[in-house]
Amino acid sequence: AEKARHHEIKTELTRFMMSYKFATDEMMTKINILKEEFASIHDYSPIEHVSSRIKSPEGILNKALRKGCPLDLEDIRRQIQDIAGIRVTCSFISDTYRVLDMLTSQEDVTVLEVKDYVAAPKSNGYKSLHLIVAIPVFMSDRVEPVTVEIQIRTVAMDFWASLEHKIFYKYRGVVPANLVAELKEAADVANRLDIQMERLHNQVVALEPTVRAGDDLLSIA
Ligand code: 0O2
Repeated sequence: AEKARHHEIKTELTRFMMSYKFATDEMMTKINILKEEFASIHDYSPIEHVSSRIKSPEGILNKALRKGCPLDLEDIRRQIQDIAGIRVTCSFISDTYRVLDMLTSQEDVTVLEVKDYVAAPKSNGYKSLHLIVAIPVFMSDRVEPVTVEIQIRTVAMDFWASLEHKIFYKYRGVVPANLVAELKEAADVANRLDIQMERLHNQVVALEPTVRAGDDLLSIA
């Protein structure tokens, strides 16, 4: 009986992890369609780069313990919403909202939460749009709504967040005050860069008919 129980748990666990892989694949396909379709129609894609990761069983366990979540698959499914994670890096700030709209308006995507850290950055300077969605995954004997966390940010926001994660990971909450201030300053620099690039982009877009008429793009800049 114990052997049978073992087998049952293993099968459940495998299906649990697989459902997140399928949900990730599904969302990645949606995002890649937007990316390719846009690039071929408009000669420009608001999406620069997409990546995904699935939390390891160890990572899930640690987060469950940290959050005081019961070690039960259904509770974990409900309470831990970033087991499947996708990061979309966009060219410009306006593109982050555009991608958010394009994803949230799809019929089979249920929006569970949107956190706008672009309009309201975290106190350390962190910016990104966080979107938590549920997407139906069709398996042999059931349809499971599976949660995926999608982070949408510009290249500059991503640059800042990646390095901040690397530099401050070891401090885990006790970052010295002078470093906090410098970090915030770096986020402001990244933000200014985003604003300036967006302005430049808008100027080029406004000039586009002239460019198409045969002007050299470099001589306009
Ligand atoms: P990792 O290693 O990237 O997976 P939660 O902890 O998710 O239950 P919370 O705090 O409300 O709840 O989540 P939030 O604010 O949506 O942030 C979740 C994720 O956003 C983090 O996941 C990071 O990936 C990213 N993030 C949030 N704040 C920061 C920040 O200040 N700096 C950086 N570099 N990334 C941030 P994890 O699981 O913490 O980390």
